Amino acid sequence: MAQMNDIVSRFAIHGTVKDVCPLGNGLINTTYRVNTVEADAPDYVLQNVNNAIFPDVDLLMNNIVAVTSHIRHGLEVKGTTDIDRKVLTFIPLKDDASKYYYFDGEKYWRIMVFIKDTTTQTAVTPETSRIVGETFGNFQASLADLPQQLGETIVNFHNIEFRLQQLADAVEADAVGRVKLVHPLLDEIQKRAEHMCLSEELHRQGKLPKRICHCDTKVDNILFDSDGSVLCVIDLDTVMPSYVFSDYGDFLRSAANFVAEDDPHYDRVGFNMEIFRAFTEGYLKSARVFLTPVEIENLPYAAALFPYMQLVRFLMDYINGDTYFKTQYPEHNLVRATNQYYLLKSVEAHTPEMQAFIKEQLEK
Ligand code: GN1
Ligand code: MG
Repeated sequence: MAQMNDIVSRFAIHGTVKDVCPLGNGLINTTYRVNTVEADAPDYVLQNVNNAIFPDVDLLMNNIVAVTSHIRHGLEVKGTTDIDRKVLTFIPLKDDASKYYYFDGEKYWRIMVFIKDTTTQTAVTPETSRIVGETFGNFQASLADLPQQLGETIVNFHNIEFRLQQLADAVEADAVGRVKLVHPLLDEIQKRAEHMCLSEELHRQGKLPKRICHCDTKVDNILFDSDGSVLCVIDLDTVMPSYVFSDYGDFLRSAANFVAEDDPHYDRVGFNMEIFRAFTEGYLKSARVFLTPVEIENLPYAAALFPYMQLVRFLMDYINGDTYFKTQYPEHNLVRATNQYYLLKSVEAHTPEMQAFIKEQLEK
């Protein structure tokens, strides 16, 4: 507690700290709530940033402050009310107003204002999927005119060529002798490799831009007001330049699978078109104003790219001996990889239907 108070005291917060207690159950960062004594001072959220996953906290916080300041400015220009509930507010250090994190010699800390009386939702339904689509489309739209260049908080995070190279390296090293167990999956990956690298190819040809994306598009990364309306997008650590496919494809990968990504009942794995339609409708509603024809045309490709990329990442981790994703049993990463392979097959089977639906939406 004394140590926490010392950390909090480095930041230019209002009010006097009453107590600091654990908040939420995030898997990556550790989070605390800081309650203040005064009724007119806000409470705060204190977070310890996971430096093992995010090696460059300085770059990460520069990104976040650029993004939240820009969204705030946009809301001010529009004359929006209650702005402090509609964008996250990070607090600078007391003795350096340009710095938004504190390094205590071991850990990196940051503080933001706690937004009261909010709810989050975890259930994926067509209704929430439509809202997520529209909200993340709005999020991308609101950052389309961000003047600063942002850095990649995880370099090459969604670069499929890079992921395939990592997989090839893992196979080459065969650190724990598992390669002999995974030849069929490696073949399936290889068959699709050229097509799946389309995003990088289009980018090299100057036909596919990088935009500021969230890169962790999930329903539980949105704060809702007590009346159910959307307040803001949270969990901004992976906000970085990427293809819009990241936000579109990664949501569908996790939300439109009929089962969890590690479900070993492969016959139950499949792509839920109802979720696809709702999410796509919401996304196009807010994003079609800035999306290019190439981006729109390749949304079904994005829906396939993310199960494919996750298949590659899970399989690579299995081959490496489970060094990245937390596992509960020895075959866990192999089960996840196989699950993603079946999801990919289902997405592929639905591609013509997806294309027809998107075409229909654009004609509306
Ligand atoms: C990780 O921790 P979580 O679930 O938000 C991973 C994502 C993967 C996901 C697969 C930084 O995200 O890229 O899609 O696991 N995040 C990172 O479950 O690697
Ligand atoms: Mg996350």
